[in-house]
Amino acid sequence: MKSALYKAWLQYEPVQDQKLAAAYSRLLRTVVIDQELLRTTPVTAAVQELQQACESMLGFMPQFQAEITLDESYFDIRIDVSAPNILSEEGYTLVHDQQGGQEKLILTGRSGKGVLYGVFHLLRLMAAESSLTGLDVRDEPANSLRMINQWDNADGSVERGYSGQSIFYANGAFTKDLERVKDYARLLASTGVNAISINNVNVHEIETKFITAEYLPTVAGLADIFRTYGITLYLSINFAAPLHIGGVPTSDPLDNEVRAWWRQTADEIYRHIPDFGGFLVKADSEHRPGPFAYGRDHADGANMLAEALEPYGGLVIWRCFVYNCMQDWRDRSTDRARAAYDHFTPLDGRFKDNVLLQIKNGPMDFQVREPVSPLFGSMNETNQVLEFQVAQEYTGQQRHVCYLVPQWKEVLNFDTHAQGMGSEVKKIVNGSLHGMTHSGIAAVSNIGNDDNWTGHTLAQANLYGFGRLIWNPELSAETIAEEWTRLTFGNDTRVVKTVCGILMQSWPIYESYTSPLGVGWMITPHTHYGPDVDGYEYSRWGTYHFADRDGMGVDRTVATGTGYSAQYFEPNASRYDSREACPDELLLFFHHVPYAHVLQSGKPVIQHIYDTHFEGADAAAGLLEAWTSLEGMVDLGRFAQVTERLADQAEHAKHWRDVINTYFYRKSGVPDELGRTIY
Ligand code: GCV
Repeated sequence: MKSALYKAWLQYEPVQDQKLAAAYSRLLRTVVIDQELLRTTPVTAAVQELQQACESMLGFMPQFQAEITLDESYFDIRIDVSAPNILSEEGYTLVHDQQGGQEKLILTGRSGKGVLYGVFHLLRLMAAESSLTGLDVRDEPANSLRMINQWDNADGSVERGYSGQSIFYANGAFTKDLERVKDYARLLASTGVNAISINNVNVHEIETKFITAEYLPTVAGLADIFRTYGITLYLSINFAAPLHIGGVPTSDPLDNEVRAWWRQTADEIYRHIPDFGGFLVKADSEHRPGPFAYGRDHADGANMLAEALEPYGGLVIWRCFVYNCMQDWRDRSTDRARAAYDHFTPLDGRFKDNVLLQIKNGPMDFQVREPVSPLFGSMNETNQVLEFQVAQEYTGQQRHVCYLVPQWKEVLNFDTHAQGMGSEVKKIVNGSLHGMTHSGIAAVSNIGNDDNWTGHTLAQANLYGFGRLIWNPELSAETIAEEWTRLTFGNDTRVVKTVCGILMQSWPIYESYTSPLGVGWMITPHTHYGPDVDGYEYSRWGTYHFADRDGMGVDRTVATGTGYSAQYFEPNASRYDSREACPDELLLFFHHVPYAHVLQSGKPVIQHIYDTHFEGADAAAGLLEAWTSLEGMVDLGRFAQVTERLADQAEHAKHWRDVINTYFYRKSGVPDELGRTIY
């Protein structure tokens, strides 16, 4: 029996409203579908889901038949490859039609995937107990590549995983629990995700061999499961594989033997998995091998792999997370924030058509607040994929609640001005601004084998929200929060309001008691959990705050700093470069200012730090209070789980508050205007 924790947002609880239940039952008892279609993927998965949901929500199994026999109401499922009102291959329409006594619900997909997404749409409406009368939906994804990156290792660990061990591997081998993988595929497909890379971008010894005949039959088994749910499988590869496992004396991308090895490897992969998606590559980044060892550049490396995959339509997704992680902290001229742009913009136009550059949302690394990466919009002739992190590496590690959809929306809506006003990131990554061949959005997953998948049950909302947002970036963060809450906890108004309230406040609250004004970091080195203001200050990672007795922040201006601000298009470049115009929340990312510097909010920086930290810790306690007011309204298992996490968060927020406030009080000597306790 699967627990409520495990079922996540696919609870399929019985419909409470009896009138609606009767209306749904009338429509869904008979399903008219072509028998041939019934046997094709991913329609098979859609049908299974519909059966399971009807049984659980309405108490019956629908009848599937090729034709309508009686004058009864029915649900009609079709594929129409040339449906004029559906634009993309993954789109669908869902229409309610009533003529006389006969009612029909008609789902038309352009393909099986459209049918799958249409069924999940219908089930969402039913879980929220929405009426289907007069329904007239036409929907399709805004982004063609909607991808999840697993950072799972063959030994069963998950890099930056906060939800238990891997669901894919244990002790150096692939898991046998394919049921769990299937349930993961269901969860992902229900949000619209259509691609997955199943191993960590840091590829170790065993995973290097996933692309060989020894492992491919097993990998193919996973590809089968994901395919059933419309999800294409990718692998992260080791750039030095020819040298390590290929018997080739080099991995030089311009070496003929190396190129031939990758071509043969591609042939072998596609023999096992004819629709294999391609490679995800972390190269010349944090000590991973790459083309630099041979005096070659990223374009040489990516194009070599692209050439091998090209005959099969495979893609190379090449990550731009490239910077000097051996920096001397005394060296003030090197700026990690500049690195990706400096490495990749000179290569614009050199990448093959089946290469996509994957760019993290910010120039540093998934901080609670950082500006949008200036790479977006800076490469007119290069396919680009945006990378988010659903895993909360720097945002509380699924021990603190931090609903990230509002942050992601800010990124997608950021106007780069690459081609004048209206050049938002969402138009770059959906391919429309530069007319790119391939594009989309990927994210690092936050799941593991914990019963509830995500450690913190409320962190399920981030995985759900990621899929829904990249399907349709116009959805509001509130809408997504409400959808998730209804699917997960039901439709009681108080529950919905309270849970949505917690989610919507959580990112600002987390930001308020951690590192201030966009400066980032100040976390414990390596674990990245909990405060350690100077933890990274005298280290090689390029992540500094430069606090002294007078002030703090990183000078990234053109006149006196690293010149990073000039990587943006105007007017963003000037806005960030100016101390006065720079938005408060990013001030310390771009400027080194005295503690007395008055923010646009009217507060001096030091007082802002004190105030936000006191208020933030109080607000964290308020989240616990709000949640516990739902006692008796949420099942015991989930109530207890969330209560425990929120109680820990409230305590830990106080720790953050006191460490940060004390540090800056001792550095600056400036007392809190309100005389609150600082140690
Ligand atoms: C997969 C950060 C993380 C690393 C991660 C890396 C990356 O540095 O701390 O664990 O490695 O980003 O995105 O490649």
